[in-house]
Amino acid sequence: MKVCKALTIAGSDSGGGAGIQADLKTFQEFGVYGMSVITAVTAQNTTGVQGVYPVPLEGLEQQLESIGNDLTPDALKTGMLFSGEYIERIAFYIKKFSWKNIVVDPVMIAKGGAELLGVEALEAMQKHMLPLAKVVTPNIPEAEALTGIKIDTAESKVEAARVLFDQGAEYVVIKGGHMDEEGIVTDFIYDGEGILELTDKRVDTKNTHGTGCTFSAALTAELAYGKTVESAIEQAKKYIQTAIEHGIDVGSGHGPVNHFAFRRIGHE
Ligand code: PXL
Repeated sequence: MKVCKALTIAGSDSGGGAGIQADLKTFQEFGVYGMSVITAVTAQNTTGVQGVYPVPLEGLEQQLESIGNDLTPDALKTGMLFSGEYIERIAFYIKKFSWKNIVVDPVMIAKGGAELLGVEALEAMQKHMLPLAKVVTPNIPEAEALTGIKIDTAESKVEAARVLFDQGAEYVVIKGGHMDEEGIVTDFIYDGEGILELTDKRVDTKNTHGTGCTFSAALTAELAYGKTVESAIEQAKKYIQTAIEHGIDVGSGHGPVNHFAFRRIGHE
């Protein structure tokens, strides 16, 4: 049986809602074969992050070598990359093995405020990862950090998207979840020429842990199938919307989004 393969290069979330765990669950839901390179192990639950333990650099590089020497992903995503040094090595291996269809989710801060990427790594992200990105998927605080632009108007969103495009990403998706819009969330997509906006209703819930990881993993799965970027983004948006609408009540803090809701229930 031939299957499409997707790789995630990211951190582990012991709580199972974000990071590698969210990515692999999402790949599975889309029917793609999921693989993982773990950058760091986080000790965390729905109330927050209690610890971050990076995988030794040698272990990171060996995982990338092992995959590259035997398995070529049809698409890959990056999540929590931990440090500038790790970013530089990951970019090196992506180029070495000529991996394509790369989704860069520039994860910086966990819900609750724990730092998942050192500030010193911003420059490495701009210099090494964005030029490899087919799609970059920042939320508003991440887009602000990467561009130095305060995003509080429609114009500033366009300006920030242009800067991210100029930093090398072929497609920029600025996710609207952090913007205060009346009852809706609008994601903003820019490809260097046109602008596309995708709007759906805002869900009033505290179960949003893993939202960004899950969205970018869904997008990666669709790219692994060879879908166009536009259609992959639209499908990923529907998947995450359903996953948020049916968030899971586990733990006492921010529960996870529901990775199996889309397949079981579908999008209205
Ligand atoms: O959602 C960002 C994120 C990414 N990766 C890991 C995380 C989180 C958020 O908690 O734990 C490992």
